[in-house]
Amino acid sequence: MITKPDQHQLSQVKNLHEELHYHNHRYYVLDDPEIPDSEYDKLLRELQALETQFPELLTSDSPSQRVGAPPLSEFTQVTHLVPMLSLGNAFNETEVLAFEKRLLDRLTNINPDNTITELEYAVEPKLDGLAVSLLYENGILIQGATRGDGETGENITENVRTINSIPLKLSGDNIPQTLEVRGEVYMPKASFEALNNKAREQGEKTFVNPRNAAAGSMRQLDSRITASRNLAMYCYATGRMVGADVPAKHSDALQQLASWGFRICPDSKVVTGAKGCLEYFEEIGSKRDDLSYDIDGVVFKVNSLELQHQLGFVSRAPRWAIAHKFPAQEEMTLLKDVEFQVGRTGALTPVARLEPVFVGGVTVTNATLHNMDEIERKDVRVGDTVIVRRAGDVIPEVARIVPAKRPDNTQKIVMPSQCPVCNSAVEQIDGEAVSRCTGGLVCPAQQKQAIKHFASRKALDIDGLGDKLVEQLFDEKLIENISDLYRLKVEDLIKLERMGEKSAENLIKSLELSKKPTLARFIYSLGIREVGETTAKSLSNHYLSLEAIKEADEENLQEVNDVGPIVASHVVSFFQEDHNNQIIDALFSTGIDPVLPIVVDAKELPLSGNTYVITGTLNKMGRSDAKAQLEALGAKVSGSISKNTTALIAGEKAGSKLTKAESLGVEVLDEEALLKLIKITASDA
Ligand code: D41
Repeated sequence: MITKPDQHQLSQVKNLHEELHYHNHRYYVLDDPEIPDSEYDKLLRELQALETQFPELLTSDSPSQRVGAPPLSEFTQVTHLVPMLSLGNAFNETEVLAFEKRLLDRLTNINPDNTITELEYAVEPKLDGLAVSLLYENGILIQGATRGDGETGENITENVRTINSIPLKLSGDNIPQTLEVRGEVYMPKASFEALNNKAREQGEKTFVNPRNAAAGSMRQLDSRITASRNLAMYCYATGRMVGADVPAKHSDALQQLASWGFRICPDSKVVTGAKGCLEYFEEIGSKRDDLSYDIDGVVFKVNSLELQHQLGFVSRAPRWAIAHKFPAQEEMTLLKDVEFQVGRTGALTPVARLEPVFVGGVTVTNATLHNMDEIERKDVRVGDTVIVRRAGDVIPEVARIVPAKRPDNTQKIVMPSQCPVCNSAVEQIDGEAVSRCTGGLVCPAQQKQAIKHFASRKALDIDGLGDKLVEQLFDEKLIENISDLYRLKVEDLIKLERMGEKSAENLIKSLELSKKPTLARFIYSLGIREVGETTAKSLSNHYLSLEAIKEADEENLQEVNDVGPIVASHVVSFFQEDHNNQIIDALFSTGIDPVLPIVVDAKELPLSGNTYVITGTLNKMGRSDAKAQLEALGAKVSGSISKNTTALIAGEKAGSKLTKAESLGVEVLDEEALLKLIKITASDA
């Protein structure tokens, strides 16, 4: 029997759309989720159930439409309403200064009375991804396209829909009838690493860099594959826009895009003059490794849209914008030899010894070849000319070889049958890509790596105890294991080469300071196989003491979040090893005392259970300050008003939210009242 949805079901679908759009935006665009993932999934399943029951309710902007569609046989071509321009490049300071001079000269040519001597620029990181154009009609996403030749590109609508930070439907005020939005689709560095690690584990082909991974993911005819890749988008321009106010500045246009629900790059800003641009280039350059996304430079854009218009463009590139590129991160060099390095868990990693080459600002002499499968796949041999790639602070890698440059006398790379450090047998377990030294605790290489790991930043973070110093201390037989570190004395240290008294004292101080790590850090620092930072945290939160973890059996361990049979068995075997327990006891006897972070129960804070919405201009504190203070007192701060809102905090020039609050009978507080609220409740807490 065919049934039609009743009034209640219709409004249920409408509400679920609104709620899911709202929470999707909080999570993927604002990076500030309000509800746990499980709650989001529950809402999504509710919607999917209704859509299954009443297929006529399924619309293209439904939040359920992000999982991918059946594969296409080919991509169709689409024509951009406004062409996508290209960008000129500058590679050094001189070229940036010349860019600004061209602009000022041209403005004077256009208008001899021109008095502008200094220009304002909107400056942005230049993301290394795939340029795309999105088309919205009446606020609904109807098309996504690649840049192509700038005039026409490929229709990748189904793929674009799977990207969570792209709104399927616009929110906010003054939504244009027609809107083309341009931006860069990219794969965050962490997602790229995870994707490649998985591919490596499964013996599949890896991507050379995040750019290729993003482009490859968008070129899938099967959008379900795209949906499985963690892609994101930052928007940086509009194409055609009909039916909305055109702002005066590029920086305002970005804010306008953000108000409609698009994600814009938080590292963009406004600067003055070529000097400001060059300072920004330096600033972003020094942050480059810490950014969550890959960039190949920065972009400078004249901020005034009126001036942009006057300046115009030449052969599809705007005169008013330029990309200032970083030096290349891929270079060609000679592979002289391959050695095998033994890691903390005994894994033997092939390391390329290279003819020194300058890549992305540093000289590289060693690069990883990952494992034998990768060597096979890339067909690397000693004597080959190779492309070395360095991305951020990760270890440089041999990305590929240059087949045309292969000489006759190359040598095949073979895994040694004995550990190069301790001579123990090397074994390869079936189905695993890695080979391991079986020497375990007697292998000096593994012992050293364990100490380096213990001291590293995410473990006990011992300042001044870098890899080189660990090597030195170990080779001089001052330490054999991690507990020996805490028996070191200034007198021992100053005997070392290149160690002054001051550094020695500082190291002893940092060791002393490292004695109260959180339990999670301590567990991580032990270097149990397969126990990374996240798992260490889960173990710490679940068991609350090292004793309890030691006592847990494999079955019990698997009750912990993201602990499976493999991790559980590694944890159990670690604590079955007498040697490990002796070292832990020795650590405790030197005064190491892992602590549990103090957990304040959110339910016990004075404003718990209250939800506020902030609107308008607050003069005494910014909106983000107000939000932070309310949240610190246990309140939720939401972006939209409902009958469940405790109160609206309305600053000056409050708009539609104030009207809505009044119509719903929600209490309204001004800034004075907010300050009082914070003051009173804070003194209670
Ligand atoms: O991040 C980028 N890759 C980026 C690319 C950016 N931040 N801004 C850009 N702005 C433009 C203009 C000035 C033409 C609107 C661009 C690009 N274009 C661009 N990307 C690929 C070709 C051109």
